[in-house]
Amino acid sequence: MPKQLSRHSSILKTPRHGRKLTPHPGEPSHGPLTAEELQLAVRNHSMPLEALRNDTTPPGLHYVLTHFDIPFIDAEHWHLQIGGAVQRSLELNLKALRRAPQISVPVTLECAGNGRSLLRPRPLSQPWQLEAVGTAVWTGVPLAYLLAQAGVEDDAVEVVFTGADTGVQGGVRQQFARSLPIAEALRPDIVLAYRMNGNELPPQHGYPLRLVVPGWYGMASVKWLSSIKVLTKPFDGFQQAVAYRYQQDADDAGTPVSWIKVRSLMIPPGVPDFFTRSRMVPAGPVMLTGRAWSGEGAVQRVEVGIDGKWAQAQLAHPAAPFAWCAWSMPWVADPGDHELACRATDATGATQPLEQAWNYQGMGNNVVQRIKATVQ
Ligand SMILES: Nc1nc2c(c(=O)[nH]1)N[C@H]1C(S)=C(S)[C@@H](COP(=O)(O)O)O[C@H]1N2
Ligand SMILES: [Mo]
Repeated sequence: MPKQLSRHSSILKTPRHGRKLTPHPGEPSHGPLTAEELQLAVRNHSMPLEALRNDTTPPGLHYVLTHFDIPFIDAEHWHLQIGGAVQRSLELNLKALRRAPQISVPVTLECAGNGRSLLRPRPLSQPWQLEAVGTAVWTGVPLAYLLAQAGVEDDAVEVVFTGADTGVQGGVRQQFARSLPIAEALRPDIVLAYRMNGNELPPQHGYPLRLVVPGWYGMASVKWLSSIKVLTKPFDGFQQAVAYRYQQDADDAGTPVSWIKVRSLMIPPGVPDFFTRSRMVPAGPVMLTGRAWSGEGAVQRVEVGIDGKWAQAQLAHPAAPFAWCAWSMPWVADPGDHELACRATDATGATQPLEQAWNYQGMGNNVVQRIKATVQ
């Protein structure tokens, strides 16, 4: 139940800390984009929708989200620490990690805040529209292998991953850190990646090593990894206990954000107008194409809506369980103004909403995309 009055209080109290925390800088806004949002938007870029054409997102086109600064890491002297509730603490340099067993996993990553700027009122944070997504092939050591080497103690409940980047969020000085429940951490497809699409990790994607958690929103995939610690109590760091929660207002403890919700996107057809980005499409047959993905269950259906009339698209198989799949749908475009839309349904039966339910941090918005096209 949204508490009307408390929406105007921006203080979140977390009893475990006994300290006051604000997940977001100020109240959600009905006003124009702020200078702070613009500053975040030019640092953190999304994937141009035309890059949905590629199974694997080409270098530089994958979205980027970095809370603080990209840390400079001297890989020669860098090492990964594994400790906490384990039988043997480990310290591994890049050479040692490269000698360990290797897997390559195609994964679609999406930021949990994708779609945030479309919400009314607009939560003030990175103002994503629809394209905070990308698919890469991540190569590295299975996390489960290293945890087995270290020997996880029986009373372990979570594993916390800490990055080398530092900053202040909600008034709290912190290193970026996120945890996974122990059962998740032992999944065979979670990668400690030192390569992206066959090349060295780029600085902005976590060089020299990052975690990749297939199926979870991006915040779980900690970049610039410096330590892994096995815990016997749940982790209560800022990015776990305060940020990345579905909450109705600042005082609501909310529920944690985890798996990616079902979503589809379409490559806008035709050519854009430079300033408005509305589309001009020549009359006649057009193949509408795009991608769909979900962390909660395999994509089962994509429908394309033309002026509100829905028809089922053709679906291709994804490269891996947590990589997006291609869809296509022929359209005979007749002259006039049209609205194109797409919506996916996954194996849990979840379908993208036509209208998004609002939440305080603007998390997990998977509302259907709508494209205005003028056919000439
Ligand atoms: N150390 C660290 N890891 C991080 C972040 C960060 O700011 N610092 N951002 C997270 C978020 S919110 C997302 S969506 C993904 C983005 O990964 P990408 O920039 O490689 O696309 O990284 C996650 N890992
Ligand atoms: Mo994110």
